[in-house]
Amino acid sequence: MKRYWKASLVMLVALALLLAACGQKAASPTASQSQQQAATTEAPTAAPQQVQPAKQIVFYNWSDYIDPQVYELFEKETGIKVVEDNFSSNEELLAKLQGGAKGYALIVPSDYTVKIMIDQHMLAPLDKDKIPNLKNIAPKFRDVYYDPGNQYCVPYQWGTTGIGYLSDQVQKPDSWSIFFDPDPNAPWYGRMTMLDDAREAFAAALTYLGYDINTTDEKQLEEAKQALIRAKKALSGYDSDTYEDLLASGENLIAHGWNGDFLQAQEDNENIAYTIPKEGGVIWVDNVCIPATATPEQKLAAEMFLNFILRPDIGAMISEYNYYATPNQAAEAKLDADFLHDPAVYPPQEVMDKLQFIKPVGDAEGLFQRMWDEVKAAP
Ligand code: N2P
Repeated sequence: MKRYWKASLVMLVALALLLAACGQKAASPTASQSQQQAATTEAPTAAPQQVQPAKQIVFYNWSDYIDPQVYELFEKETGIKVVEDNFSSNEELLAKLQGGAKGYALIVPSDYTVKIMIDQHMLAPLDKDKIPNLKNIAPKFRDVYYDPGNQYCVPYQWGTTGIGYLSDQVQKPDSWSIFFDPDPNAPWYGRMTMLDDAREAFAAALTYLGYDINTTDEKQLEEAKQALIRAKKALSGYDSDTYEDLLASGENLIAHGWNGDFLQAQEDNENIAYTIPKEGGVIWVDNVCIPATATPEQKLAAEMFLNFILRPDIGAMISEYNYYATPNQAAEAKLDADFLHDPAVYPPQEVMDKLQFIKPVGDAEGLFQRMWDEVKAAP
């Protein structure tokens, strides 16, 4: 008994020493850079039991979605290094976390996936005291159905899903029929891609057919599946990460994808254009959230990062890089008028009226997945 008591006392002391040492080196969450420098030479003032931010966190993000300079600036200011890992669809992100992946401090699910994750207790509630810049979020992004009052996530960027094309070689595609009723003699036959994304691919096919993109009617889904199989013959592949580059290089002529990705690629090829077909398209809001599996240290560092990206200058920097619209109204005020008036970023009302949000479909999620597997397996 006594021996154990002694051993735990030794461990307790060791732990206290370790925490004190951490407190000496790590930045306090609100410390400015100069305070931090002082902290490395002065005796620690933080109580040993106080959580210190992790020195390095992993951000699980969509590809090409943040200016790498943001990481550099954040590290300079806080000493915290952000390492990025990428996923290509909400379903991939969800499956990864459900499969038990740990170590991610930040993730970027879209609206409907936030709802699924909250319902499955996969997210950690935000400590809003650590994120005062939440006040910069525009009111309409605060009370969203999937996370009322931003209890779990910070709205990151919003955008649409439509069609990108090379305007010097292809006439503006005005209908999703370009994919679902493909002309084998057209120059783009075999030079098109669709997103490697079950819900997005079905949304395109269901929109073409005039159905609700969140239908769970098996007959409608079966029809959409057949349309996707027809389209498949005209595709060079499914791609959610490099499709815009394949247009820029001229390898492909048409792609199903997200507006900002095409606008980014205009920097490499000015002939890239973006359109939402007459039947409509998808609108979405992506959000940065903290998985429930994050340690207190990772969570604190993640909240410091969230507060940082919500700064008006950093928010503007992010939109200038990825060409997506920002839910941050203080950042928006810093963006160029050209950007704010670009209909590919801010669709006019008559286009907005034709956009639908992907919503959670409960048990039918499995149905979408099974049918998507069948599309993928089709010749
Ligand atoms: C960025 C992808 C945007 C995310 N490459 C679509 N939800």
